Amino acid sequence: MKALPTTLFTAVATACLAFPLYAGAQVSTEDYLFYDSFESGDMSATNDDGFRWTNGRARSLVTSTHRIWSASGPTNDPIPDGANWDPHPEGGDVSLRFRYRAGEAMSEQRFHLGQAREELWLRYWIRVPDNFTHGSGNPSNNKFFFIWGDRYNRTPEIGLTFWRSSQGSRLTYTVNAGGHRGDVEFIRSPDDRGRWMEVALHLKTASGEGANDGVFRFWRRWHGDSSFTKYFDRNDLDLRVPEGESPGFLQGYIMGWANAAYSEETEWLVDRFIVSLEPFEDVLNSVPPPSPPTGIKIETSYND
Ligand SMILES: [Ca+2]
Repeated sequence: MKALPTTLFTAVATACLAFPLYAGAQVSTEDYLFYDSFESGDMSATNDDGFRWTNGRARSLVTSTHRIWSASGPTNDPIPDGANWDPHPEGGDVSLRFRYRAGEAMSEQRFHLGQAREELWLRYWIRVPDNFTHGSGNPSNNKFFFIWGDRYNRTPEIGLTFWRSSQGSRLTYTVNAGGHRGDVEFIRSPDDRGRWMEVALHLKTASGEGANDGVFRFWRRWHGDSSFTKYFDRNDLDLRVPEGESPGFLQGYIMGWANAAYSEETEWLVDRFIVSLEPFEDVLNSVPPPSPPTGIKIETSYND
């Protein structure tokens, strides 16, 4: 009997090892570099690096019934008629609310990591507004998430924006404020109205000038989905850190400027914002594994 070809043997061994090993792996929130579910009722969460929520525009903290914190501090304002601030089913009581008034373009929350990081993982939940319809402005791209180093619109920077489409919205990304790349279906309107999604990113700066080995990966799953879908997967990006600048990603924002402002007041909720130095194993390994190799049959096929 001939030995199994090396490549096949490797594939079998990898398939056997990779998936069961991480199935159901859970990481305590204490293991993360930063975690905020906003249950403190303010924006004071920090960590040893000095993470801080910095500037914000048209955002507040809400429970299902009240706005409890705004830019001016604690408050206790009842929810307006017609609004829906129901938290994520596993998100506690408090969410971070982004309020785009009708025809207005700006709602944003910025953050500063406190310490630059060459490689990091981020994830958070975000809820599609109940009345979501992509605005009609031109160009139609609305900011979703940006992260960069010392200087905005310079390397290293990754940005995500979403655009009006016939189905609702499509998602693209930019690298160092260059052209839009990617272009995947992101939100269907009206089908996805009111749904929570979880997004996850993996970022790594390039190892040097001209190295072109920077990493950007992006996944998303809808609440209730058992697995994430990977939308973007790059490991060949020019995400170099300029000489003399902070060594990595340092600051960013959630949501932001909407070129296509909404015709009605439109509110997004965010919760469970996580920054990690370790991979999110549940994200990496949630893709349905290929059919397990049937060893005997494969082996037989190589007998002659
Ligand atoms: Ca929460």
